[in-house]
Amino acid sequence: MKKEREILEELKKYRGMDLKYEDGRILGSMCTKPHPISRKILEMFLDTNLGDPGLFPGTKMLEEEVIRMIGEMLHNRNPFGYIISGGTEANITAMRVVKKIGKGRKRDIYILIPETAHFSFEKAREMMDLNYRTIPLDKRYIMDVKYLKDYIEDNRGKIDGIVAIAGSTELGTVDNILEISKIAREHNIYIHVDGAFGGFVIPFLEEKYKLEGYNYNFDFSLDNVFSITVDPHKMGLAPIPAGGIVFRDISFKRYLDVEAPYLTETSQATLLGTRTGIGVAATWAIMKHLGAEGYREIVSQCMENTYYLVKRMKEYSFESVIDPVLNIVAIKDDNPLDTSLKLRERGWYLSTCRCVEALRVVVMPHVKREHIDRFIETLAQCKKR
Ligand code: 0PR
Repeated sequence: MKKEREILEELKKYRGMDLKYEDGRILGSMCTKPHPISRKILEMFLDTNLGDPGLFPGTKMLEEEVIRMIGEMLHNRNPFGYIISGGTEANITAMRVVKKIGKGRKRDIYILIPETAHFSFEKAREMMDLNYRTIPLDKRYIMDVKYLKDYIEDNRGKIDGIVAIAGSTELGTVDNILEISKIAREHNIYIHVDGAFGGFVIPFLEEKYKLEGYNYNFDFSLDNVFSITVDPHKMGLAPIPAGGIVFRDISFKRYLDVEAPYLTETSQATLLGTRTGIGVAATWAIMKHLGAEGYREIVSQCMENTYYLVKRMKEYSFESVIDPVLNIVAIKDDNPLDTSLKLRERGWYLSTCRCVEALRVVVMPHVKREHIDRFIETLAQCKKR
């Protein structure tokens, strides 16, 4: 039997192999160092299980309050939802609802998704036999609304859902959900918004950071937006796992419920059964502690650093694919895979885009100016500039 001290020593060795956010070399992640308040909460809520909420009524109340707070942030006074394992589970949950509603129509399910959709939708498609039609992007790399409109008109009555993105994984773009909402209302189509990343950014984005002529509306104030993915464990600063799925109201619960006769509640709506309350409590604490003002400051700092990165790039003639919409920068590169490998050899971790030849930097709160300076110099060396 090993002693606790020995075990901890050994674990420390493994943990020491991991990268650290505070070193500023993680440039491709949508996660960050959780807010320090999370530490105490981890211990306090260690053994909570929201899979059986009757045993943990206090933690369940916290979840309901978090959903109310997120709902308020998204202009919804009457939300229904859960804090779950992440954006993947949230998107799969929304697709379960779209499928259930569509099944009443007794034909195959058709969902329109943009080229920028996260790969979690592919998992949903595989599991649920959904049919997707991919909508191409316009020159701003957002869903081509004209194409979408024509497609829907040519396929009247055959479309069950539209997925729109508020903060795309690769470029941070926001689909024109205002226009999409008008089309969806006319044709009575369900919209699911993937705001996994943008959900905790856009509500706190000051006007001065908004691009002219760009539509940032994405929430429940728009007709036919019936569900939104919004992840506290990304820009919400919560520890993993803390994803969020929010529906317009409780009427959507019936599409998710399965019977669970031997639990303290007789039905269960979430995909996962046993699930921790840690993310719920941490999100509650961080949202209460930071408030809108705190998040606004964090988002502003990330945007300032985003602009700083673009400015430093220009000094070496590196170009960004688009003017940054949120705190993500895509750096044009003729061989992004090769460049990212070279950067990795030098200790910098970032990813590449799929929809365009570019490297991608997510300017999370752990990315500071000094890191940006060192990164740009390394990139310039790699590209011999
Ligand atoms: N929707 C969007 C728009 C996303 O960007 C992501 C993840 C998801 C859904 C899925 O969320 P979960 O990963 O929470 O299930 N986006 C990041 C990505 O795929 C996730 C990530 C985070 C990747 C940290 C790397 C990393 O170090 O790039």
